Amino acid sequence: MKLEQLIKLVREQMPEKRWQHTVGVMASAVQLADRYGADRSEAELAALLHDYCKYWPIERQREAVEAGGVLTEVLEYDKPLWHAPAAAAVAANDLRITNTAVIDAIRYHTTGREKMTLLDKIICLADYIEPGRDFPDVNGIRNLAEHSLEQALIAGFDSTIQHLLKQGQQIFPLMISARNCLIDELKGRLH
Ligand code: DGI
Ligand code: FE
Ligand code: FE
Repeated sequence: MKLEQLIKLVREQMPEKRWQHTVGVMASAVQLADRYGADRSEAELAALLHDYCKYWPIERQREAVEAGGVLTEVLEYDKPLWHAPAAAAVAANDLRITNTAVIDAIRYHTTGREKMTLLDKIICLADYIEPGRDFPDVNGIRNLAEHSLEQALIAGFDSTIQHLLKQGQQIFPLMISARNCLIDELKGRLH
């Protein structure tokens, strides 16, 4: 499918506000790809599709996660986590996206994972810092993003985890593992 057709399809899945968020994530992802040496068309495609299922009825999201068969553990956790593996499944199975790096970046954009790839990091971070985002820590994360993908992403996870702790909500274990792994990566670089 051509990019223009995909764009039209994505817009039809969500309200205007979420589409504007998607456009912001695409811009930030391309910028980060240029800064950190990733493929900008992969970054753009993953960003375009990352929230594809966000506004789908929750049972439809569940079906997509089950059809994908990967990261199905999210179904035991809070519903805001479901749209990421749902979108990965739909992108691969329905939209026929064959680039597995792009599919993985979509799947792990909310939670991260251990040993995140460059593209995983870019999409997850772009989602935190796109121009439309406005949460208390966002400017600090934007500043960190200018010199360290890992430090910025850790700060992003910290902010999500702190928010979840304050709300008394569960924390999906993979996000903790992702954060631990990024801290190890930074330590490794010092030796
Ligand atoms: O889809 P977006 O709003 O652009 O951003 P996202 O994909 O990062 O999803 C964010 C939502 O998921 C947000 O409401 C917080 C929630 N979330 C993220 N990590 C966790 C989580 N919720 C729980 N319960 N546990 C998590 O680890
Ligand atoms: Fe999302
Ligand atoms: Fe998003």
